Amino acid sequence: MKINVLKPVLVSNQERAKENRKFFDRYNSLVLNIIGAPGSGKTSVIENIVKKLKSSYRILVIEGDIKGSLDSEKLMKTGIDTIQINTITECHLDAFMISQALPKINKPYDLIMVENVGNLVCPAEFDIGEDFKVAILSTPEGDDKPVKYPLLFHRARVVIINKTDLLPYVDFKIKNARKNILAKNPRTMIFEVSARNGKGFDKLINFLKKELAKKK
Ligand SMILES: Nc1nc2c(ncn2[C@@H]2O[C@H](COP(=O)(O)OP(=O)(O)OP(=O)(O)O)[C@@H](O)[C@H]2O)c(=O)[nH]1
Ligand SMILES: [Mg+2]
Repeated sequence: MKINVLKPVLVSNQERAKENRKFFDRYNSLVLNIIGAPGSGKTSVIENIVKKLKSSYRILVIEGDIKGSLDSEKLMKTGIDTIQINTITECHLDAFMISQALPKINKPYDLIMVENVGNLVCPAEFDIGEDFKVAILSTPEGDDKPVKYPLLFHRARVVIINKTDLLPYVDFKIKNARKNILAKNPRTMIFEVSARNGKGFDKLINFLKKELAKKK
């Protein structure tokens, strides 16, 4: 006997995601669902974005972690608001978990960045009500990851290649990574950055400013 549980779960997740999206639309917030492997640099990339945008935009970060609040404590030090979600046993954030955080959002934010649980697989399956998914791929992981974890790279509108400062030391070719990413989705916007030295963030910030302007 076959029991298909995945579909109903995803269907009701989709309905909840629609409700979340309506909530975010009330304030015209731009919502990014940031997904990448553990340690790929999600928090470090967010910190760089916050530094560049916090003087002009109201920013909230929703942190998804299995346990603890290390990343939200780090981000709070930059002066922005954060909400921590602990998923306990789940390897991703879903629309229901995000909906539970919504009552805590009691002022308008221009930009809401959601740092998903470090994982290249499960988070890609769930719409949480975001405007788009942002995949972070760091150079020590290897340029073949878009081939091995296709769903995320198929669904992400933006891919950030992080840790470009390590390129001389790791087996990662930007050309191969770009080819592999674009094979999954030819319309993906790709940005090459180093959250360590700040290189490459200007292009990413210009792109985000345009997306923020479209929301207003
Ligand atoms: N060399 C180098 N190190 C980086 C860069 N970005 C992040 N790191 C380091 O990589 C490690 C992980 O960075 P985080 O930003 O915590 O990564 P994360 O994806 O948020 O990790 P989790 O939340 O645990 O999944 C830290 O030691 C960072 O200092 C980069 O561009 N270059
Ligand atoms: Mg983190």
